[in-house]
Amino acid sequence: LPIGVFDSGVGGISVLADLISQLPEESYVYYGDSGNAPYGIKSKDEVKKLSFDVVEFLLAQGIKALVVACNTATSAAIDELRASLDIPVIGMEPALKPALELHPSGRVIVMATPVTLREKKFNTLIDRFNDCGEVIKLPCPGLVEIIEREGARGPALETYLEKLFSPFNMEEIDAIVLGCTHYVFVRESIAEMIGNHAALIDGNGGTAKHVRRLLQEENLLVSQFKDLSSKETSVTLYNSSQDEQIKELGNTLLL
Ligand code: DGN
Repeated sequence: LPIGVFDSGVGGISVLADLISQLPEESYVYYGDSGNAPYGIKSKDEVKKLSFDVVEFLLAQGIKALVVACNTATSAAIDELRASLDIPVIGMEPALKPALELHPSGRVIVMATPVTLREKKFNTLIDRFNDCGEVIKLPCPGLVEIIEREGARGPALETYLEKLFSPFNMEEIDAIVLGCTHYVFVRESIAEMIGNHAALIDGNGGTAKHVRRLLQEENLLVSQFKDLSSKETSVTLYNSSQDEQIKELGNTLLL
């Protein structure tokens, strides 16, 4: 059976890419809910409802594990999803831990959606690092929409990032956490905008590693049964949007 992966749109494709590179012998079904994006400015209950709808679709395809490749949906729905599904469920977490391990007394900016930053899950995470450096929450409403429209580069993105970072003296910032899976696609634009001062850290690699560990523990890895090293990865992409351009963007981002 394939691994089901979902996001509010094309952002989770950045996680899918890490999964494919760590577990190429697996099959994947990806669902981007671009028709309902962005999740990040909706209420927690709305995000929960949308997440459950998507998961119902993925379960109907037959999946052996679920990766919630969206920080926003993870904050809003992961506990309920785990409680109601009998397959492994893996979520995202803004990569604050690796950022503070790298700069234990540094200043770290966490870019994420307003929902992720205000939900209990993230605030409990910050509390664990109370005696570390300074954590600055930087909500980025509107950034997901720009990425869904323009992809990894474009004029609206430039303008948005310029305004976003203008209050900061980047020489005083040690790391920036990309706490939304969409932002991983604009890493280079962010790096250019801040003059490469701070380390840009995302949680995708860590999540993919976690998926591998969990599937191994549950004896669900394809490679545990046969040697499929020459097999091509099978990926099916679904998107709830009617917009052909977004569907095409999904394919382009995966390459
Ligand atoms: N990719 C989603 C995340 O990681 O939070 C974006 C959510 C949204 O739609 N704003």
